Amino acid sequence: MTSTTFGACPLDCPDTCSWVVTVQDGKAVSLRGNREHPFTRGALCVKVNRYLEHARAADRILYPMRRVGPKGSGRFERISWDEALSEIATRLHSIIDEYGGEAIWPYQGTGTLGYIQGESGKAGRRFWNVLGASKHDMNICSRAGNVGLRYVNGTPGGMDPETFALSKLILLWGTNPLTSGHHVWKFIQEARAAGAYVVAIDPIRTRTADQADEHLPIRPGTDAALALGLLHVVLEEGAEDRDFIERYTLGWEEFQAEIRKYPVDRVAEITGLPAERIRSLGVRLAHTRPTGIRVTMGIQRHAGGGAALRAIACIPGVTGDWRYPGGGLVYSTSAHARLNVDVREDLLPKPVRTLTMTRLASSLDETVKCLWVYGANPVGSSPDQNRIRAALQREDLFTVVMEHFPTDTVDYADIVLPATMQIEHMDLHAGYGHMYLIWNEPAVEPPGECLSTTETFRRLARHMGLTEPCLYDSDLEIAEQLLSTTGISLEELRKKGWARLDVPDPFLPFADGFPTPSGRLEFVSARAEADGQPRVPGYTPSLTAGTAPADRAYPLTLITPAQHMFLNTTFGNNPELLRRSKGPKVLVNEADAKPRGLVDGQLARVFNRNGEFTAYVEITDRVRPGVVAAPKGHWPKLSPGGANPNAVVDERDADMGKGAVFHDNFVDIAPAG
Ligand SMILES: Nc1nc2c(c(=O)[nH]1)N[C@H]1C(S)=C(S)[C@@H](COP(=O)(O)OP(=O)(O)OC[C@H]3O[C@@H](n4cnc5c(=O)[nH]c(N)nc54)[C@H](O)[C@@H]3O)O[C@H]1N2
Ligand SMILES: Nc1nc2c(c(=O)[nH]1)N[C@H]1C(S)=C(S)[C@@H](COP(=O)(O)OP(=O)(O)OC[C@H]3O[C@@H](n4cnc5c(=O)[nH]c(N)nc54)[C@H](O)[C@@H]3O)O[C@H]1N2
Ligand code: SF4
Ligand SMILES: [Mo]
Repeated sequence: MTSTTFGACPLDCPDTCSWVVTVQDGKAVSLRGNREHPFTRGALCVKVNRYLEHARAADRILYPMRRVGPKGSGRFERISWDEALSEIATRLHSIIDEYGGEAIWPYQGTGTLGYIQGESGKAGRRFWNVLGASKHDMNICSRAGNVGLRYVNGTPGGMDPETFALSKLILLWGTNPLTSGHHVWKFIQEARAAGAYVVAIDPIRTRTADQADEHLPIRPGTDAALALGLLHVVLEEGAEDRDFIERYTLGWEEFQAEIRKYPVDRVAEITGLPAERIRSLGVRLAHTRPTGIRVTMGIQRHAGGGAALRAIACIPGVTGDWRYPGGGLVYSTSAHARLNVDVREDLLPKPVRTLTMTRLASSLDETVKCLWVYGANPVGSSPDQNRIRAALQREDLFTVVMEHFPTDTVDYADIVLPATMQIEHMDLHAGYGHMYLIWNEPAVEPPGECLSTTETFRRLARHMGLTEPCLYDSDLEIAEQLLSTTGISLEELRKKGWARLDVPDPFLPFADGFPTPSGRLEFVSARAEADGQPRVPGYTPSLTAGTAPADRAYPLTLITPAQHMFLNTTFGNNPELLRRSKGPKVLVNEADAKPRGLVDGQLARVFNRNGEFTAYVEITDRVRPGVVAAPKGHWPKLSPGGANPNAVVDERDADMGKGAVFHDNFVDIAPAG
């Protein structure tokens, strides 16, 4: 018997594809992109084309397990679900009795962005609130940018990415869509066919930069200065939209004074870009409507990342691009979905502390007695790997990991619980790079004894004798609750597999005003000031852009961008994708390789005060002198030397919202061995 079901790609990728699974005699035989979906348009990607193979991989975790070797050894014995849940219930009860609920850290990551099973929504969070566990601040990915954008526009939400088809100038600013979410490219190509000009602004000549009409290899962490410099040219050209500024913005006089401090020559010095290239882009920006700016998370993984987004967000306020479909900026669209994510904070027995995802290395101290990891692989993905490993060694720490695969993090677990993958459980998704809800119907039975996240927490609640009724809501009930604020019916969504958000098409995000305190686009922000930020958007250098070279113990800037073949550490253990990654690699400019005696293809140590990792050198002019790049996502234990780039990444906050600084670290590099 053959049937098909609609599903959603669960990964932390802006595109959240709609997929179709064909099932024959209970087995998934094909998984392909949904041809009917306007954004997916029938295509998945090099990674997810292997999803079925991945779901059946020999190293999949299929049964609950208990640790038998020392922490970190990854030696386990199989146990029953009943044993696992009983042991967990006993440990949690005694931790809560002795130390209080706050001694539990529910460390949830971005393994799935589902609103039912994952990071975006309800999975486990109501359960943790009933126990009074510490809150978990998921700041690892997009936080500094979200905060910076919110000061200006009141929301990180922006353009409908499909409207790039209507743009005449497209700035791909600190984003690499051909690797990190390629579906927007079709709309960019449509715009180009109608004469649009495409510029990539990135310290690395990425796949995307290769395809752009122009590439500006900016010095990392200096984008706010470039934004102000481009606006300087717009003013010189007299091309500011005075009517828009007057009617829809706040604080123009003050902001204008800031712009005047960034003439092109100064900006050239800061950004390392030729003055004439900055001027010519400024002139283009001044006279091309609509200009659409695509900016994603890479650009804000810096000490000045929030300020960068804040300054860039001011550009459409000056040019008036928000008036036009195809004009404005988009960072994330998820705010447009308006799902009803009520994690029932009212259930908390008392106010609790918040622990920060990127601060595992320093916050996993004696006050934490249980670390519960799900949808996350902190040993591979969180900053300061060596200190995280050390913290996970503590004997009195009870660590539970819910996983698909035996990651480096699983190696430290006391109890491992086998989790379902996307074709085996129910979920509801909203993209952060498109304007649709996507439904995921389970297509096949879970293998072995895998359970979904929601079912695991329902069973654990029962084992712990918890009586709060909402802990026992079914997945369909949760879906109904989530949809209650969207105007989209569950029945309609399940039938078709997707639904466009209830917004006009074409979508002008600020047609009804800006969701700021003043209702205007805020060049000046009292909220920013209250948060201890500058009142007016300006340039905050990244760590590596801000220090004089002579002061540096480690002279190179390390960027750790998206790896084409993996998604964070997900797929890092897929043999074919690992082979195709040809890595781990580190890209080095000839000018930096030569004095260090580095040869193309050789193994090198990349190091700083935090530690080191080992990677194969690629000598290339894709990176500027002074900058090296090592794509993220390789599993430490599958890498030579047993570490990945997060062994050198600082546990340090960006300027806004405690964002992470994955692309803003000093290192040096030397031949290995
Ligand atoms: N294949 C693949 N796709 C992915 C991911 C993956 O790991 N692999 N990760 C997913 C996730 S979690 C996310 S959040 C998104 C992220 O998607 P992106 O934002 O595209 O991710 P990055 O590769 O971190 O950064 C994009 C680009 O920003 C550049 N950049 C770094 N610093 C600066 C700077 O100071 N200024 C400028 N102008 N550019 C800078 C980098 O060189 C990089 O090419 O992608 C998702 N998609
Ligand atoms: N050096 C460097 N490090 C980075 C970044 C960078 O740019 N550079 N980017 C950062 C970014 S943007 C992000 S978002 C973070 C991501 O960091 P994490 O959130 O830790 O993401 P992953 O490393 O992909 O690990 C996710 C794990 O969740 C598991 N998983 C997937 N689905 C499910 C499920 O349904 N249930 C359960 N129980 N488990 C599941 C997967 O098997 C995988 O092992 O990494 C950050 N790390
Ligand atoms: S990773 Fe992104 S591009 Fe690939 S299938 Fe998933 S949503 Fe689509
Ligand atoms: Mo991310």
